[in-house]
Amino acid sequence: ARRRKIVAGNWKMNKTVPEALALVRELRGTVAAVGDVVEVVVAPTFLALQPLHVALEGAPLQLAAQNCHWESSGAFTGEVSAPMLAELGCAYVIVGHSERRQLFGETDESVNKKARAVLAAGMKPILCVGETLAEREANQTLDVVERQVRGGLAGFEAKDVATFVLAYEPVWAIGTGRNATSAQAQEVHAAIRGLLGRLYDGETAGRVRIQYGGSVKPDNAAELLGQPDIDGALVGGASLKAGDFAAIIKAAT
Ligand code: G2H
Repeated sequence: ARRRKIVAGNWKMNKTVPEALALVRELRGTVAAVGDVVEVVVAPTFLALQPLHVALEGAPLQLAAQNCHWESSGAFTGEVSAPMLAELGCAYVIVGHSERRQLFGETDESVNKKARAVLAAGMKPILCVGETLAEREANQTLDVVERQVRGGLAGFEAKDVATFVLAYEPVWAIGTGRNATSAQAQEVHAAIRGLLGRLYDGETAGRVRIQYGGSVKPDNAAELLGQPDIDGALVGGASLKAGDFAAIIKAAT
């Protein structure tokens, strides 16, 4: 089966609610034009999810949260649960973004628990993996990515894994303006798909969509998205400008 491309904008800690509404308004035409060919997702801050959900009125733009807690409720000051996000109309939750791993102590184990909560709430995880520059230079890229994929997916059955979106984001390419070459990215994507085939089965490996993330821009998107195992992009900086994000969405068609 052909995998539908998925382009997601990870807005990180950017955009007030009015700014978020304005950005989505500017994207509506592009999203409608690509229709069934590309799935378009935006991940605003928690604060903007509800206003965007209302403003979208069923437009084919999916919402993602950038994080969640693994418990559904309780004494966890400052946290937001997966059922709360599902109720707001979120389709996806990003788990294990490298900024969360590096700055907020996220581990493969917490990522795995979060992914479980996301699925239990009826949403789909966007599970991020990727090596640091030191790890790449020590030739550990595939080992690190394999450990993160195995850890994040631990205990899941093939039918659950098939609903995941994986995002390969080399840490050295994030927000640095230095993207992986399409060959570097394709190599890791193919390795991840091979791993899924060994851990589960060929059909599951063929269904999981694997996004590339790390300084995706209008001028490198088409080449990255043209690789056989790159099924979309997780876009940070360039998703904050409607024109740039629209150009990346079009590059996926
Ligand atoms: C990687 C990416 C989005 P940027 O973090 O997740 O950000 O495109 O700014 O490198």
